Amino acid sequence: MLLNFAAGVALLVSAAAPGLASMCFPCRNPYVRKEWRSLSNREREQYIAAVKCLQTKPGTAPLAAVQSRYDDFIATHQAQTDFVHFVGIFYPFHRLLLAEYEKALWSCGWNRRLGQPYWDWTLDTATEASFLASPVFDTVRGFGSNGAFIPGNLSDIQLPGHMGGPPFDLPDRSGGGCVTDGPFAGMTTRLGPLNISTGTTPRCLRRDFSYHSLRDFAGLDKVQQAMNLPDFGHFELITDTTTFHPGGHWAVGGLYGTMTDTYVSPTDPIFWLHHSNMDRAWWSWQSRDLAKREKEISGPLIFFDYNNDLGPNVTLSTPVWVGLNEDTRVDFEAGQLLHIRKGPFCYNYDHLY
Ligand SMILES: [Cu+2]
Repeated sequence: MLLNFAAGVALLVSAAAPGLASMCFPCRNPYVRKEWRSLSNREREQYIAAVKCLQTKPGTAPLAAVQSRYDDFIATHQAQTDFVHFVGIFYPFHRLLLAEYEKALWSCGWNRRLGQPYWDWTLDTATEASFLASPVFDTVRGFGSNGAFIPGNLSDIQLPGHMGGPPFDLPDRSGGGCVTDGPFAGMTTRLGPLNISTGTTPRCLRRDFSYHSLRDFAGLDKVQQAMNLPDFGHFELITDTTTFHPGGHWAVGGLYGTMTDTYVSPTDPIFWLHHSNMDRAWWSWQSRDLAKREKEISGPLIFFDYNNDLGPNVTLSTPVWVGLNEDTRVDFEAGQLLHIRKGPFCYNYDHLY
């Protein structure tokens, strides 16, 4: 029995990426990712405290704008944005990024039995009032609410930090200013806008709520549509580019908010709840035919090259990595990141779509 176990471990270790053997033991005791409102008040407070702890710990990435451990995660996302969005490794990259962020949260006191909580957008699409009242935006045990209203539209996008956002106006946008309530009131960032990492453009965290973006792109109808898609290529294309991925970003970021800046959107702590639900949606889709879908990946290698005019599709061996220096960098192949209880992962969701 013991011998068999040891042999199994040796096999797994030899199959893993170099230097990562310790992360690839069999998953025996998965932790659970829960919806934000399923956490107790105490857990919500602990989670927020862990995020704030990360924002005070020293960072490791060798960039002028990186001032905290939290910034490391913004920076690695920013540096890789053009290679990990609107491509086949969009989902595996963000799965890995979330898992690394989760470990950092644990080192800051977050509960090791609970992973990165998620924001199930479909619970907040009924009315604008219910969206605004979402526990995610609670000003005591949530992430705070909207910024003050700043007039403007797509042809008037000169606010610092704006990156272009949606290619159309969001007429219902209701904010645009700095976040002034909740635990992250007054939060500042030096990373960005866009791919600027010199630290010369300190800015506030901005929100610009757009309820219709959530209702129209991230409601249960769009989730169910995604669950019925026949293959990973269509699932990736539709959800990454047109439905709930942009829907969640624009609902919080609108035209002028930080969540709309593709490069530095992880600056907004809500990013991690949004992407946890993205990962949950992917896993929900994978679980419908897991034997096939734990090995399934496709989609372009090059940014938005969905017709393969510029290059091939990704494969199971396409590299996926996170971290900007040797101490924190982790390297995998896409095929190692397709199952949430294999390879470097060992977690569950409390509910699936
Ligand atoms: Cu991203």
